[in-house]
Amino acid sequence: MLLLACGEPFLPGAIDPTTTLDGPIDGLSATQVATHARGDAEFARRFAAIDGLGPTFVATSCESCHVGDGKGHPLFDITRFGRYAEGLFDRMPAHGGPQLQNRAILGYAAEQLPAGATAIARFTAPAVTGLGYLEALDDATILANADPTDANGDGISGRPSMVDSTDLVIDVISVSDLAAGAEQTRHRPTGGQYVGRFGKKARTINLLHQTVFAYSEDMGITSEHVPQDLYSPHVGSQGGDGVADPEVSAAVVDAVVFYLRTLRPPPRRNAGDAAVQEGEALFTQIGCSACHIPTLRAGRSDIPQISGALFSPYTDLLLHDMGSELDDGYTEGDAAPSEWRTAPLWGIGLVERAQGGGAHYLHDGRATSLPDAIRFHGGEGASSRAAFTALDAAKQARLLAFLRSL
Ligand code: HEC
Ligand code: HEC
Ligand SMILES: [Ca+2]
Ligand SMILES: [Ca+2]
Ligand SMILES: [Ca+2]
Repeated sequence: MLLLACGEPFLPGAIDPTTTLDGPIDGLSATQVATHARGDAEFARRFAAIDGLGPTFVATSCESCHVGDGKGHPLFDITRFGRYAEGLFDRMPAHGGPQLQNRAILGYAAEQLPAGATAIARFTAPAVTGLGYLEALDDATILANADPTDANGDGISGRPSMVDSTDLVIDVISVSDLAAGAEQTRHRPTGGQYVGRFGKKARTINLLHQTVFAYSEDMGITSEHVPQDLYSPHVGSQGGDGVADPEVSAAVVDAVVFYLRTLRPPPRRNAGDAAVQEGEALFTQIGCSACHIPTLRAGRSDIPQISGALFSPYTDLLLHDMGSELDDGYTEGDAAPSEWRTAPLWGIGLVERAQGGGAHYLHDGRATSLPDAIRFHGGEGASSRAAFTALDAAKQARLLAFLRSL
């Protein structure tokens, strides 16, 4: 808040492009730059009750959680809950589950965690930079890295998060295909389901899907794709907010999606240093790169800079069982409670800056240093954790120097 209020006048001269996340990819046309800027403004827009905020909500703008487009602080996280009943996960919809909207507009009650909720997980906001490249991956590229039965015996058995084809999913795909041209074949159903990519359990299939969810669940803002307001009968919110739906137009949603699609990937720093390069080799040697896959190739995209480009997100976008260390008992889709999507590591070296000095890693920010984040790698991550612990101090330092260069 302080930074937003008084940052600009104290920043003389040009902003250092190697430490700043926010910015479009190079080479956009004038029209594309204008759409990116419009999306940027909408991402920052603060909603009030008169704009349709709520009735229940978590925050008033995208930017209030995704500060500076970087990894968010645990102070501005999201709580989701549910419980297991007779072996099945109950999202507790009658109690406002799975997401807690802990704030409400005047005259409505905010939600509170219901007594019966035994599975509670907190999610800090991930960085949103470079996502256009991840969105442009072909399903086949993601599926090629999956090894659900651990056929190659390396102890790692990543599998895709498969998302059911609901009306919303079908709707989102048809719009995305239309926007990208008739040749779009990105989202191919497999057994009636689609490959999930975004979110920490990979529950959404593309940026439009993620964005309309965010408008609805995080801010209570209706769109053409999710036209019904969030209301919570159990806390006395019997209707909408009195503002006509949809509360944002398709053009606004499209601009935000385009903004996300065209945010440049986080820039590397010190990539040429000898210590960094040794750390990079160690990263592969001790098995980190089995999940945090360094480099992938984008499929076709209507944005020429992204189409077919090689990029380095350090993820496979697959779900991995991370053991009891990261098991909150909470789940989404077909992911198990201990399964998480491999977090992309690009930009990890900028986290301290994005979070205002401190650092909070993993899905809920529970780790406050990089070695701490590695220590929470159980399950499929346990053998690379052991290999990290076995490195001497100098080698550990080089591996960490490499992570800080991302
Ligand atoms: C209340 C805080 C909050 C607000 C407001 C919010 N987000 Fe998020 N965002 C999150 C959290 C937490 C996650 C992780 C959610 C998950 O894993 O399911 C997330 C995930 C995302 C992702 C997926 C990134 C990835 O790597 O998987 C995108 C894209 C995104 N948000 C965009 C938006 C947009 C666009 C808006 C506004 C329309 C918005 N968010 C509003 C907290 C927020
Ligand atoms: C079995 C797959 C797997 C392996 C192997 C693995 N990771 Fe991870 N890593 C993950 C997953 C999944 C997450 C996200 C967990 C969460 O969000 O709670 C993650 C998260 C992280 C994070 C935190 C990212 C963030 O945004 O907060 C860091 C740092 C990290 N891993 C580094 C490493 C290093 C270094 C190694 C090697 C010693 C390694 N990982 C090996 C799957 C793996
Ligand atoms: Ca509303
Ligand atoms: Ca709710
Ligand atoms: Ca409304």
